[in-house]
Amino acid sequence: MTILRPYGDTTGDGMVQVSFTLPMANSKVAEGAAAQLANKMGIEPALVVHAKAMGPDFTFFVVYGRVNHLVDTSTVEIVERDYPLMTPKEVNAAIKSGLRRRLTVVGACIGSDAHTVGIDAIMNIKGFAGEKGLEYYREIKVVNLGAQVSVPQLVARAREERADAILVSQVVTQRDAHIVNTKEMSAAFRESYPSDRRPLLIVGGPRFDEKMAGELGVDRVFARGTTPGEVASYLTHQLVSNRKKVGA
Ligand code: B12
Repeated sequence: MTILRPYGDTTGDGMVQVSFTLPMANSKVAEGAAAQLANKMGIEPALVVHAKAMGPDFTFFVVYGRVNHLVDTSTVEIVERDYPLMTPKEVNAAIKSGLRRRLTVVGACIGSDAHTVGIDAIMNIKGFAGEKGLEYYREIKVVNLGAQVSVPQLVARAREERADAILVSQVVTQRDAHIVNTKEMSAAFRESYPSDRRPLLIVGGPRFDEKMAGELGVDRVFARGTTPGEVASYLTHQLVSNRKKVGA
């Protein structure tokens, strides 16, 4: 079945829960306004199950109710994984025989973003979700520049290291900072390298849509829950396996 309704108490009852904040003091009127907003979102009836003052001028709400929309799973678009998952041993062997040198990755959180936990989870040896990070891979040289790196600094270091791939993390989405910063980064790399020498550009973070690679000017977008093994496999696929095919 491709047409679905949400599930709350019984199959197909359409029950959902949403949360949001309104810029008004907590009151009966505020609760009514929350219910009105939920109605306009297609939730009918809408029950305000939680209202909490956030200081004198704001109220946080949780609303529970029946949504009258349907979803059609046959029209959902996703980015399929188009590379095979490899073990660290397979990655090391492929790089060693295919590149005959170590593969260099340069990573950073750019702009004012100081959320390094995500990029560290991918790059540092400690890794994520039971997988070791890229530092664990003998054939990968990892240069992690950390937080608040400017785009010119990143480009300069990439050139110095002769980077094969750039790994950029963006977690903060306020005023679309993640989109603006990523576009600035990809434009700078395109300007500073001939197209056949440009490193692979990868961006990651919890609020990215994997379908946005083209719009952002990068080669690949990784979203929440990404594991280091996926990134290592992708790097190997793009920079070793695919390159061999092109050169063959
Ligand atoms: C820890 C944290 C902090 C720490 C960061 C410490 C550090 N060294 O990183 C501190 C306390 C410093 C902090 C500060 C701030 N924070 Co903060 N922070 C968080 C928090 C709680 C967790 C983030 C985290 O570590 N997640 C765990 C990692 C493993 O997950 P991840 O980042 O998603 O990474 C995974 C994937 O996304 C992906 N990935 C990520 N990057 C990359 C890169 C590549 C190349 C690849 C392949 C994959 C990849 O792989 C990772 C593993 O799967 C989040 C809320 C939350 N629960 O998410 C808020 C949150 C991100 N922070 C937020 C805010 C607002 C701030 C501040 C502005 C607060 C303030 N007013 O000062 C400051 C900004 C500081 C700055 N200049 O950036 C907001 C952002 C809102 C928004 N719309 O953007 C959040 C969402 C909290 C909230 N709900 O309001 N924060």
